[in-house]
Amino acid sequence: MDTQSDSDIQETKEWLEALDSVLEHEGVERAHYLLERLIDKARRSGAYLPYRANTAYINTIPPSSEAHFPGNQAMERRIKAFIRWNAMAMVVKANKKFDGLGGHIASFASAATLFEVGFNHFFHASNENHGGDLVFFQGHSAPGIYARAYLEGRLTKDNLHHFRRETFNKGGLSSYPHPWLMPDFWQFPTVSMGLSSLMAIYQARFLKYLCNRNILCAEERKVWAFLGDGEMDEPESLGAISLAAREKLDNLIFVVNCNLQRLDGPVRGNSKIIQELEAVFRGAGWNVIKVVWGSYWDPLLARDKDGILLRRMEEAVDGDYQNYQVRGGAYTREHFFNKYPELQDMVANMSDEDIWRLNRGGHDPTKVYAAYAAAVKHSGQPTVILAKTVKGYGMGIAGEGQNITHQQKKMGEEALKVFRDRFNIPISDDEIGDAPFYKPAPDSPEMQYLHERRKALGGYLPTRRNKIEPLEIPTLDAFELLLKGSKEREMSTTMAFVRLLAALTRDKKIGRYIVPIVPDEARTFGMEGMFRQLGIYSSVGQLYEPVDIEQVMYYKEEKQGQILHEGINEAGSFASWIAAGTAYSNHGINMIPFYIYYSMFGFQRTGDLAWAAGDIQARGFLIGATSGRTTLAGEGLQHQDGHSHHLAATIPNCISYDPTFAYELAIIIHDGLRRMYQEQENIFYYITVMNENYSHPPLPDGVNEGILRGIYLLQQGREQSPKVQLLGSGAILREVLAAAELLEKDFGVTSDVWSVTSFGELRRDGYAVKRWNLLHPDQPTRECYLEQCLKESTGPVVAATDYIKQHPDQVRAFIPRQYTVLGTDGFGRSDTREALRSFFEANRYYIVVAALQALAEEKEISSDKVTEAITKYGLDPEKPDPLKV
Ligand SMILES: Cc1ncc(C[n+]2csc(CCOP(=O)(O)OP(=O)(O)O)c2C)c(N)n1
Ligand SMILES: [Mg+2]
Repeated sequence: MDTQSDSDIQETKEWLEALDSVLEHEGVERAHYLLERLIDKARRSGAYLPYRANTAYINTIPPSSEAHFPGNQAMERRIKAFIRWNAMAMVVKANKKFDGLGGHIASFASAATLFEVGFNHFFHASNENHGGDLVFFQGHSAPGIYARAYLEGRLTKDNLHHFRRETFNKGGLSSYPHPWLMPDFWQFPTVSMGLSSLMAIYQARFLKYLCNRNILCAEERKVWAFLGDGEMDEPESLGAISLAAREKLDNLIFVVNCNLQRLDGPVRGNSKIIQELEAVFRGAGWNVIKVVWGSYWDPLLARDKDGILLRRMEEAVDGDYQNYQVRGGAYTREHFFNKYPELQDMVANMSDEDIWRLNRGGHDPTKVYAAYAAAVKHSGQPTVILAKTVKGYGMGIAGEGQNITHQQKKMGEEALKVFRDRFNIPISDDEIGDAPFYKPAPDSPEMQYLHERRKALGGYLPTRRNKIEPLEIPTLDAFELLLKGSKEREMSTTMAFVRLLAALTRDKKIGRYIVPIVPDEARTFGMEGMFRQLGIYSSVGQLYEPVDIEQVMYYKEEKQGQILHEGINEAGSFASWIAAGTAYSNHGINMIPFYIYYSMFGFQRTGDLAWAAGDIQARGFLIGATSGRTTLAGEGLQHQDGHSHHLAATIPNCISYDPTFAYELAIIIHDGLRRMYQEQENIFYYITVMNENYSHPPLPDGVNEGILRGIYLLQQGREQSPKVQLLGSGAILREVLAAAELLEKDFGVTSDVWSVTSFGELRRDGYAVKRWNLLHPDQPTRECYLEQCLKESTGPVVAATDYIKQHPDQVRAFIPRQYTVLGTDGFGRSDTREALRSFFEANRYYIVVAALQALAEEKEISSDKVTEAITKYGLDPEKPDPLKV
């Protein structure tokens, strides 16, 4: 507050005294009420009062309101010192032995108190009395979490020696939290900045959803997310905070470690990150608790009756604060306090050392404790704690507060000694060069205290659960509707999928565990029928009468609603899907999420979440609707997806399929249910569906295995020559079938038509077999599934899909014959399906020409036939290349 512009000091004083009196006699709530009334009155009288979302740059909780710290401070400080030492030693050792292994010292050094207060007093482990808190640990603070687990006896010295060397060392520790690599330990992959915040918000919301749906109520559980101040610049970090407030997620606590630095330098050198974040979170409706100053400042602030210290605190920018930390007490006196004579006097009796000891809130356990205690008690809002700390705290000359500190992985002997002395680690000068790990004796008071605290909180964490009771999956008959064919009735695979989903939700055993998730596209996919049938989840029910109440399929929001409608928010939907897909691990219940979205806005837009889903081992189905470059007529370049399958294939445990017929879809989803929820395989599914209507044949005999493995013979041609093998998938398979007819009718060429449900799975199988052959030269060569399928057949092979040519190209190594691929390389554009398929040269006519060309090359027919086809079908040889226009 700018006190210099006060035009009537006496009047101000009277008002402030009046307020003081209310605060003293009637309490904060009354004071708040009166202030709000005054502001309201002024606004109603026409005054323009600009909104200020900031409070003063001091702790939100005044010393008089701080919850009492119940722990033994000296003991906790010693335990924390050992953890600090071991975390640092882990990184230093790793890089000493293997230059370039990396790791971070400075981040945990700044966050140690934030974590330790949590471990000693707040984080509940999962046990029979408590579901367990869900803690998203800042990724690159992992060494600190390992160091604590070492003291707790959950990790050994050998584990620590293998930090960042996991490949051939059982028990090696992953660089960052990766459940895939340490499946009994880490729960949440957090190191891709921004995803933690998003995933934590949707995790907290999913807990509320489970409770409102009477599946599982765990109101005692909190979701904690430890985030960096630099990380808050990621759009994902802030992108969902309004949802958290709207949903009143009082089970959610963010702790932002505001060490004022990111990797390269200051986060906000020219202003203050804490104030900026406060305004953003307060504006969004969060409970904001600032922990700016440590206890050493309390006496000074208490004496600051005229607010001059506060003014100085607000004037200084983060770049200045970084300097004060790095340059020490004398510098701080000169540049911070000496600016105003009153402040100069205030610290006149303090030594430079005393000034340097003036601590930041995030390093003061009593302040951190008070903030956490207030946060866990707060109801009706999520809480964010903005804690000011020092990056590289304790690293001294090796990097405390320096711009290079983030990357600092080595510490020389001198620096190690300083670190040791600062934290009183009992390691002698003789040993220190090696940075040995330190662990006190099991019967030492520190170790007893550490275990006792964890015992009081129910055990140790993080720990991750891998297996639970399997679900009973319905038999395939449940999908009979899709297996028996649609006869003359035309429908899309999207429609078939919606029917299947509806059938699943009605299943007695698993129906209630299905979680349909949609961004704002349910109507696009014909899912509006589900609004009424399942209800759209709303934590407050429906407070209004929907405009379409008269209709059967009205927009029904309800507290027990099953559908998670996330609005136009693919990243949020994905995070919701991850929360549901990991319910087996985090909550011990198998939830079955189906996230249905525009396929173009999937892997391409939210691919990093998909990668995280692989790491976290989410189980469930991603349904890429309106997929393919040419099925989605009209929508054009930014909507038409010709590569999502390619992106899906990059995730090792993502199984992808591109089915054409309803029965294929049914077989695939049924097997997915079996594998994920019965066998508990750590995989997830990406399945594309289309919006093109056609009739669906019944399930042929004997093709189930082929559908699942990626290819089966759909239509066998006569045994004669010339013959070709035609492969097709998804939207283009029907063009392939049409091409087979044309080849026969116009050119007397017969063909076998293969439905390829998954080029990706065929490729994986192919390379697995190839690898086996490579390593077993002394044994009979094995054939992959694709080779087995094609070996009896004759003629060149032609494949066409609605995806880029790379997609069918990925199995080339397993087709030891001539292999031609057609695809949809290039930018999409709006037009009819027919025009698009012609434009991309992936329609029946081009398939015929490609087949004839292949036969001509093999001298099975004359090349005149190819020219004849081009003319006959009116193809323009001079047409521009679709990749270039
Ligand atoms: C999406 C993403 N971009 C970049 C990085 C690389 N990176 C790791 S830590 C870091 C700096 C983090 O700064 P901050 O969030 O302030 O955390 P601090 O270490 O200061 O606690 C960066 C850029 C990453 N992990 N993820
Ligand atoms: Mg930072």
